[in-house]
Amino acid sequence: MPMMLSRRSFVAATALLAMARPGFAMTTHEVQMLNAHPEDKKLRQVFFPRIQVVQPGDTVAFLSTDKGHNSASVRGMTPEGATTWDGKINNDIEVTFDTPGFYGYQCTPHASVGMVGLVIVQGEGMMDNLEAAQGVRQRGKAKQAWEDIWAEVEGMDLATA
Ligand SMILES: [Cu+2]
Repeated sequence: MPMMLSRRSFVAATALLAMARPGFAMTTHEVQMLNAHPEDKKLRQVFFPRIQVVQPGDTVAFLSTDKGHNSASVRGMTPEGATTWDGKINNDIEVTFDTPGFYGYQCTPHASVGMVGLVIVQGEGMMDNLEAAQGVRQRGKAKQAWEDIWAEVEGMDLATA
């Protein structure tokens, strides 16, 4: 008899693996809002790291390390029905992500100079809003920044289920 798992037992096994994953306990990830990239000071006004990959239930803390920045989700760049946010300038903000998918965000005063970032919440259905997020029209230097981000995402090994 061939060694085959039924779909149901495969899903159960996957869930068990997920629970056994060391980082399963909901994690808080930090993203700093900076006037200059820590490894390349010529890059001004950045989120660091610019791409954050998390699991459902995880929290991202956007930290006002340097002043004058905020984190706000970009209209059209969050999964349907998922959480959106709009942090105040100079304030830390914590966002908890439950729905898998791609969450684009920006610094409101610096979006046009390319201060944008992406949170990827892994899991089933995560690819559903990718095209919509990529299709959002961007202005100024945000356009190039998003092209760079999407190119980087393409090279990532993401667990899509
Ligand atoms: Cu900013």
